[in-house]
Amino acid sequence: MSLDSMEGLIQGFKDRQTRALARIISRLENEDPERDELIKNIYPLTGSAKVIGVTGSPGAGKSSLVDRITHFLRERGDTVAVVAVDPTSPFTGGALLGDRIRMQEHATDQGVFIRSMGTRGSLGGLARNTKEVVKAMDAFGFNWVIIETVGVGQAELDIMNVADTILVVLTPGAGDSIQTIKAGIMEIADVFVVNKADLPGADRVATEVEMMLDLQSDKKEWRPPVIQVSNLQGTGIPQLMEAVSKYQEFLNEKNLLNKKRQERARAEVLEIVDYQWQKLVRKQLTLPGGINELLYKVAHRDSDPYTAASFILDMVIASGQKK
Ligand SMILES: Nc1nc2c(ncn2[C@@H]2O[C@H](COP(=O)(O)OP(=O)(O)OP(=O)(O)O)[C@@H](O)[C@H]2O)c(=O)[nH]1
Ligand SMILES: [Mg+2]
Repeated sequence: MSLDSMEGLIQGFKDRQTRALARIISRLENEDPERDELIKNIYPLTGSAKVIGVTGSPGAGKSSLVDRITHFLRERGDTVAVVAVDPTSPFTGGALLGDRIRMQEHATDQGVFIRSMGTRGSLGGLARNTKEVVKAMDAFGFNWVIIETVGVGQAELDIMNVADTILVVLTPGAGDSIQTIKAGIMEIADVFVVNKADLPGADRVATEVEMMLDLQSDKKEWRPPVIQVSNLQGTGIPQLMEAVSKYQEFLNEKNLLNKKRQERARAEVLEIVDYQWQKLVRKQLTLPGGINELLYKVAHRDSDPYTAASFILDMVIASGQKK
């Protein structure tokens, strides 16, 4: 069946054709009108992949680390999908180029699928799209999905929300003392990776993190382990993946994975409602008269913000009911 029809595309996906996966991902990324239909078909198939998030400062060695992890998992026979989110670089940024080279390296291996996502539209949109792409990779049947993103802002941290296990990558070197790392990023770590352990200062960074954890140890049930890794020398990956497994066991034992997923499902639905709702309101804004006239009145004290807001809500509800 041709992949050009919706039916053919879904069938191709279920038959595990990589081309079908790639095409579906493009449609999800572009907020294609058929996206709802695609998700409807894909969603029931999700939930089996182990989803890892990898975040850290620019140049911390995230991509190199993901590469090492991928090789490690492939040797065990596991399949791996990677989504590299790159909000900072424009279309042909260095990171995307690097990721394209990585893609070629694994091009002949059906067990690896790598996708880069650059910024197009808002960061909020990027976070949404990344979630859908992860769903597609999960539903396709990859054992692992690894998400890589620079941990610089709220939207990037939101992306990490999809992951069950979050690795925060730190490095020794100029100004990278943990005091200078963004606070939000330290708090989301399930496992700390001190990367570039071949460079001087790695021990010091590890000690600093341990000291920070000592200060908060009685507050948390899980103390994130601190693992030193060198992508250059290829050391520390087995220990890192051992720590990841331990964390996953911990989640399962305490039934936390299910809890996390329930909370996430709830948040996601509410987020979509929010998003659709805002879209309806914005659509009203583009119509002549109506809302714009009302906003003008508020500005001129002929109406007040609350009255205007109620009116707008009523209007949007009425327009929704007409459909
Ligand atoms: N010495 C040393 N260098 C490393 C190691 N891992 C990565 N690098 C180097 O660090 C630089 C950045 O590596 P990337 O893997 O591209 O880092 P990244 O965090 O993905 O970078 P962005 O995606 O641009 O934020 C490259 O020059 C790597 O060769 C390591 O273990 N040791
Ligand atoms: Mg990278």
